[in-house]
Parts: sequence; C-alpha cells; structure tokens
Amino acid sequence: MNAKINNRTIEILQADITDMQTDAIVNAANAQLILGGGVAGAIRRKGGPSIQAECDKIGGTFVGGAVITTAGNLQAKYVIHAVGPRQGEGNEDEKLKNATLNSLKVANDNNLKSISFPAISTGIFGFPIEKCAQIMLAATIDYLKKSTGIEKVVFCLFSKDDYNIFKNELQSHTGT
Ligand code: AR6
Repeated sequence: MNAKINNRTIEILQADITDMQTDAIVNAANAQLILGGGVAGAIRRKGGPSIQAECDKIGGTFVGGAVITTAGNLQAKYVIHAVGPRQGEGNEDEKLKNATLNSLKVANDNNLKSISFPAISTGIFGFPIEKCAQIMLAATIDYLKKSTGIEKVVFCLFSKDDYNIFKNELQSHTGT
C-alpha cells in the first residue's frame, strides 16, 4: 500500500530488500559493521565482498547511527548501514528512532531520492515488530513533513504478518 505525506510517498511492501531498486537500501547493522545474518547476510551474499570491505574501512558507529557504502552487485546504488538496538540493552525506542532518522538524513545528505528500510532490530536483535512499526513510521512521517529531497520511502517486510502490521500502522496515521 502507498500513502502520501507532504507530496512524498511511503510504500509498504512484502519483498526481499536485496531486490529493491531504490537509490539506497538500509541494512539492519551492528555497531561493529560486521555483516552477520538476516538482512546483513542477504546483502553480503548478493552484494559481494566490497560492501564488507567498505564497512571495515569505516570501522563502526554508535547504536542509533547510520553510515553509507556503495552497494556492490545489488540493484540499489548504496547501502545505508543503520544500527538498531538489541532488545534489553536499554533506551531501545529512542535508539530505533535515531537509527531511522539518521538513515533518512544520510540519504538526504547524499542527494538520494528513494530508500528502502527493513524492520530494523526485529530479527536477531529481538525487538517487537508492532513497536518497531510505530516508531519507524512515526519518525519517517515527521521527517517527510519537513524539507527534504527524499521522494519515496519504502518499508520492505519479509513476512505477510509483518507487512500487515506495518500497513495497519500506516493506515492509522493516514486515516485510509
Ligand atoms: N529482506 C527484508 N527483510 C528481511 C530480510 C530480507 N532479505 N531478511 C530478514 N529480514 P535482522 P536485526 C527481516 O535479523 O534484528 C545481523 O547479524 C527479518 O525478518 O536482519 O536488526 C546483523 O549483522 C526482521 O524482521 O536484523 C546484526 O548483527 C528484520 O528483517 C544483527 O543481525 C530485521 O532482522 C541485526 O539484527
């Protein structure tokens, strides 16, 4: 489903994020920028070794931060590595909000028009999907209401259940 915020598009999609053709896709990263399992593993396998090599040069970032690399063999041009919180480490909501906003800021600073997000922290890091949908969508809607060059933000969910949770949450904001 699609919704318009300030003439920009938010799209909710059930798909593999490594197939997305947006300018950037977001990796659900860790603070060490070591591409492990989940989304990161899929990016590493399909994108090739150059992405991890660029991450190694950057070295790491804080929880809630985001850094950018090129995207190797992927369809997207860039990967934005966003570090979400691990469930139980404390201050998770704020960290997830920051990871979302910092990803959007990095995309905007690099003149990117479109970006695809996974449900950050909801796999290996164990954060609840409903809360993730609330936090990531609220942060994105707020961001798109301000001045930005970003025209389209896609939330790319792996399962039908996760898709429905994000769709219902977006509908609760837009009243559609
Ligand atoms: N496309 C879209 N969504 C996916 C895909 C995919 N190809 N694969 C998994 N998901 P996760 P995290 C969903 O575990 O919880 C790694 O080891 C998945 O169902 O990728 O932030 C990193 O290196 C879940 O809803 O990220 C970090 O160390 C969501 O993506 C750590 O895991 C996020 O799951 C990050 O853990």
